[in-house]
Amino acid sequence: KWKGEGTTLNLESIVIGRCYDYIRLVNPAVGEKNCSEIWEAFKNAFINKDPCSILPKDYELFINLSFHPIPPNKSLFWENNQLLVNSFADRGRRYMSLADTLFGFLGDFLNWCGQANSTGLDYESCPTTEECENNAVESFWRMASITYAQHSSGVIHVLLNGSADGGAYPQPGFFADYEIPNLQKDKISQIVIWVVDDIEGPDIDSCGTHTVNVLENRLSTLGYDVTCTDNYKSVMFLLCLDYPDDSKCTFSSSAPAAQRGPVSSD
Ligand code: ENP
Repeated sequence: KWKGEGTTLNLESIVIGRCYDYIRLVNPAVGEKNCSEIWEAFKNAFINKDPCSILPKDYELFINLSFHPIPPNKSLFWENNQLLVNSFADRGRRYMSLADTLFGFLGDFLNWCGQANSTGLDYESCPTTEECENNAVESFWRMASITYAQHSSGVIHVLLNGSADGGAYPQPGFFADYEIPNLQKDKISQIVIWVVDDIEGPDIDSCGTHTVNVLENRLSTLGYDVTCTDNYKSVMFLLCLDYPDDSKCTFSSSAPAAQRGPVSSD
């Protein structure tokens, strides 16, 4: 009856399995966690309730049980490039995006909702955010985003997609609405923005233009030390794995070499 996809099959096994994977293998530094208790708290946020009346605070116990500190200088915020961020962050080894924290890791790529007057999950369909914003998944990410932003410190990184329709910095968006307002200014030394275009995509937005300019001004007005870099090289290297022959992927060590052009026969 809803327009969105139903609950991911085997949700309970996936969440509990991911929890053990995270605490034992991905990031044992978080220490001991009670994975079955975390699953119960997750489930109790939305089962037996109207699927359009789930609020971020319903996940409070879940967050309390799964929370761990975020290492300084490792936070990576983003919009419109989930798969790139997943590989760039490398499960917390390079950066720790929200999906690389235990609480974000448990929900990443999954879908879920319950139903009123039943303790069962709805595997047929779930409400989209257009149908109702107070749905189980949206409220989960709102709560997770707020928590992640509040506990981010040091140098903060933001990876935006310069080829995204409508601009690299979407408003409304999680970063604009739930993360920026919850950053703790006194714990943050700098905000580093990277705007990277898709290799074969259009150049819609860049540092200093359109929505990125709006973001830079917003953060500066809030008193942050902000820097912005277009097509940051490390991220380009990663994107170029799939496009080794594209002209954007010809990395040269000096300007004259780049200007040489194709080899001629004379
Ligand atoms: P989208 O629409 O590009 O991608 C949504 C996908 O990313 C879904 O599969 C979702 O899991 C997963 N995901 C991972 N982290 C987040 C998240 N953090 N979030 C919502 N979905 C997330 O992403 P959005 O909606 O623009 O969100 C990007 C935001 O994530 C940025 O603010 C960034 O700073 C933040 P699922 O369970 O829905 O399948 C917050 C909201 O980290």
